[in-house]
Amino acid sequence: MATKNLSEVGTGQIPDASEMRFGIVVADWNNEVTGSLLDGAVKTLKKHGVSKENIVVKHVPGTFELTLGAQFLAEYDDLDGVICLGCVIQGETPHFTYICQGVTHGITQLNLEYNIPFIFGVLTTDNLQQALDRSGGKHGNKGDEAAITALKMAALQREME
Ligand code: DLZ
Repeated sequence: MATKNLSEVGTGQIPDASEMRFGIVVADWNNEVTGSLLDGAVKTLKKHGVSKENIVVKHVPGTFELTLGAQFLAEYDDLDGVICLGCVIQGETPHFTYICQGVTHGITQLNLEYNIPFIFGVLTTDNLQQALDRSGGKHGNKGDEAAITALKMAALQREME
């Protein structure tokens, strides 16, 4: 069966993360959605042992700003990973495409330039309902999945060191 939820694959491999420190950068645009993604990510990190003090949350205006916000976090703090959370909803103009392209490219670049994982927790949906369904609704919470991915990638990096 196709994988639909990153929280359900290989969860047995998630190590104790009590020594880990993560940054979360969250876009305020569509904040009813991104606020729920943030809640899910924080809850999941804590569930796996990350202390409140080791979760650094920073807000940026929109998804386009996630890349620079994430770079600031990586430059100014000593982190095991950065989770980027945003929500881009299709509108009447091509703005959606440009924002999605910009942030996808930006986060990819950060992954290659820094030796820590930057996780792509950005919803790109046709409408608000699809976004609500994926931020604590009937399709789960992609913030949880972003946190699980961060934990796994940080553990992989530690294993390789
Ligand atoms: C301008 C804009 C639009 C139209 N739509 C969204 C969106 O759906 N989701 C989102 O996170 N941000 C949106 N923005 C704001 C841009 O991300 C960015 O903040 C501005 O273009 C300023 O750089």
